[in-house]
Amino acid sequence: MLDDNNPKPSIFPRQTQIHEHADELLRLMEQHEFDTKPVIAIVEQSSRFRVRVPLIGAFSCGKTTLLNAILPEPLLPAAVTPETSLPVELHYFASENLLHHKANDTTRPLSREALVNQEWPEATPNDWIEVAIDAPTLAAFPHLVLVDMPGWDSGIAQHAKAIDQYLDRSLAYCLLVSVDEGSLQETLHRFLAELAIHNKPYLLLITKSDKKPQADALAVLDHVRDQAVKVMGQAPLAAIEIFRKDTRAPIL
Ligand SMILES: Nc1nc2c(ncn2[C@@H]2O[C@H](COP(=O)(O)OP(=O)(O)O)[C@@H](O)[C@H]2O)c(=O)[nH]1
Ligand SMILES: [Mg+2]
Repeated sequence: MLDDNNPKPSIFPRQTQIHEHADELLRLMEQHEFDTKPVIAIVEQSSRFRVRVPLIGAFSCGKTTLLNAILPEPLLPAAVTPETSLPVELHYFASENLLHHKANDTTRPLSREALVNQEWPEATPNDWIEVAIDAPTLAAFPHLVLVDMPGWDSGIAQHAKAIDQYLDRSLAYCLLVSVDEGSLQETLHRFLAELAIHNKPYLLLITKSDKKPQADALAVLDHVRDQAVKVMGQAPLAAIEIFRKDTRAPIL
């Protein structure tokens, strides 16, 4: 009945409860000739349950680098231009599955090479890429889908996509601002104002902080956090500065 390929529920009590009791409940329902279809639908929905955290930030602020860093080897494509990229949904799965989801509900399998090289001919703007992968870091969070959103610079269209396609399905948004930018840019500012209306939680990451002395990177972090709190009316769930491991020795 339950799909053994799906990660075992471990975090959400309601989901664990459904899975633990489903077989017995269905057996009893069949025995007493109840319609089992609604319960089967709930169990299937529950086994597929995942929450998304879209990564939002300017083109080249370090979204893809961050996600690649948590994989055993880099797999996500580094976009050459903001216009060519599609949202990439990254999550744990026991066996690797790389798919191009077309807006018309069809899917096309991708090779690793096609993924890294962004080979998705005839893609339309509402398509998306799914990267299901057996990465140890992701296995600890089987319900989590991290979404590498296309760059922000193309403005309104990407802004609308992040809201329309992801607002209802997202647990929180992860906002990335690089130390180079130094502050919340106008497009991100507007996006945050929209999140504020929907009362969405958010995380704040200051990327590439190796490019400045740590005190300066922390000053950028404080400044951007203050800006974000003003727009959102709430503090971020977390606010940290990050950098690529090879670019600055961690300060202990
Ligand atoms: N110095 C430094 N460069 C970084 C860091 N993270 C990313 N980069 C570089 O910034 C560029 C854009 O990164 P990318 O992850 O493709 O940005 P994205 O457009 O937000 O996905 C690449 O050349 C990365 O190597 C970092 O922590 N430090
Ligand atoms: Mg990218």
